[in-house]
Amino acid sequence: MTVEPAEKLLAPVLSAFWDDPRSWTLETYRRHDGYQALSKAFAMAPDDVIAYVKDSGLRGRGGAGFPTGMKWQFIPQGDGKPHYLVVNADESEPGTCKDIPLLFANPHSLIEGMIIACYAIRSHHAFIYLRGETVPVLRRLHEAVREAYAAGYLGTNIQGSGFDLELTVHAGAGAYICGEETALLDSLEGRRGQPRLRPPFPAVEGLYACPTVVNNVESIASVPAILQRGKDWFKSMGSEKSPGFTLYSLSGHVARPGQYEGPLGITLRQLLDMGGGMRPGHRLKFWTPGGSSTPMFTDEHLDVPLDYEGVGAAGSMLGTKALQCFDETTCVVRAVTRWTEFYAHESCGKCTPCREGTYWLVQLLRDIEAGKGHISDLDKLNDIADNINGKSFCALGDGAAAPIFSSLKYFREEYEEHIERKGCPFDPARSTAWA
Ligand code: L3W
Ligand code: SF4
Repeated sequence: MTVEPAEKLLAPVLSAFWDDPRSWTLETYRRHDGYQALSKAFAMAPDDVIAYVKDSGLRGRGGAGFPTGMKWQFIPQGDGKPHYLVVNADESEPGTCKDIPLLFANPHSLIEGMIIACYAIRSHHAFIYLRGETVPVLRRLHEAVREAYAAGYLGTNIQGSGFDLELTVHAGAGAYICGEETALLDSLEGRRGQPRLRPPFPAVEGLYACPTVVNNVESIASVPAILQRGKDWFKSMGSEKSPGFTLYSLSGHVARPGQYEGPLGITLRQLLDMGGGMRPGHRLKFWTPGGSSTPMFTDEHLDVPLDYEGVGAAGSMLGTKALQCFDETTCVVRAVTRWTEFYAHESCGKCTPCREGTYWLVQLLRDIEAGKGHISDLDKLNDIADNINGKSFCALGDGAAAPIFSSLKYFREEYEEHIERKGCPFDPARSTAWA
């Protein structure tokens, strides 16, 4: 097939000046037209800003792809309650590593997007819930917020608009489940982070039981560019249902891992072309389109369009666009075991299918990996995953089941080989057969 030249596919917007010295400062951001979209927003009625973002077709970049403008529209108006915007910066999905670099290199794009979003939904207090382990990012974010207050972009009567906004940065304590939007809200309120029953969705009853928009960092940081350059420009990229640009995180056994910003709908083949391919002398074996919670793909899926519809039609989810690529030296059983250990560790324990199921998946996988498995364990893995998937309280359970189902679908023989050889064919040191 014909592969587009790499340079034609790149569309750096959020990452356009990450290489500038001191890219994170207000001075650099302003030099690149920063905070100009805010003036445009203030010249519009709040509802018109919502309609504009809705018309642009921007979809949430946190994993689910929910239309951003529609979420803003859900916020009831004239209800007499405070409204809140909470930015989910608790990036923890294995392989997902786009929001943290974005915050580190260009925090003002998020702050400007937050002011615009709050103006649109009539919120006067916004929060950033940051993954707490990223202390250098926390410091940089605090500094950017301080700069924004000092320049009159936050606080009272922002830029003479009459609009007031306070912005609070909150550092979480390092729990994956606090990236689930309702667990995040519980954590922000000072409670143990566990998912709430939905509905009511946060848009109706969120932070402190008030209407709340919870959006991903990349979603909100994309808003200034949409207002500045126009919704038609945004829609000229990507596909009809998945328009725009996005950050793809290419990781694993690739020659040049990193963030690649381009239109939605490009393929892994094209991204690998930009990233120098797999490491020399090796070939792609399996990969995840959106972190470990999304069913894995193989080298048969190199030409799947990386948009919500394309990846969905091929049997997975675009998720966070975290493209973890593994070559033929990787034991799929081992990779799935590590991921499942992560889910078992991060399961919040609220519901039985996930709490118990992830524990038993780990026991079976460890046995198979160590050469102590039985062929009937493969059906047991499938059964347990089936009892977690769609039967758990939140998406963490479904995420844990995804690598089990997909690895058994594409690599059942590799599981069988572990069982028959009584050990890992990739790592004799981990085998009972050679012990
Ligand atoms: C009002 C309705 N609001 C839906 C809102 C809802 C939420 C958004 C999407 O999980 C996925 C998950 C991970 N009225 C509404 C409504 N909403 N109906 O729309 O909701 P939902 O339930 O489809 O998804 P979610 O709970 O936000 C996100 C997958 O993404 N994922 C990502 C993981 C990413 C990280 C990270 O590190 N960044 O953890 C990867 O695959 O598994 O399926 O706001 O309130 N009627
Ligand atoms: Fe907690 Fe797992 Fe149940 Fe989600 S699925 S509520 S993480 S136990």
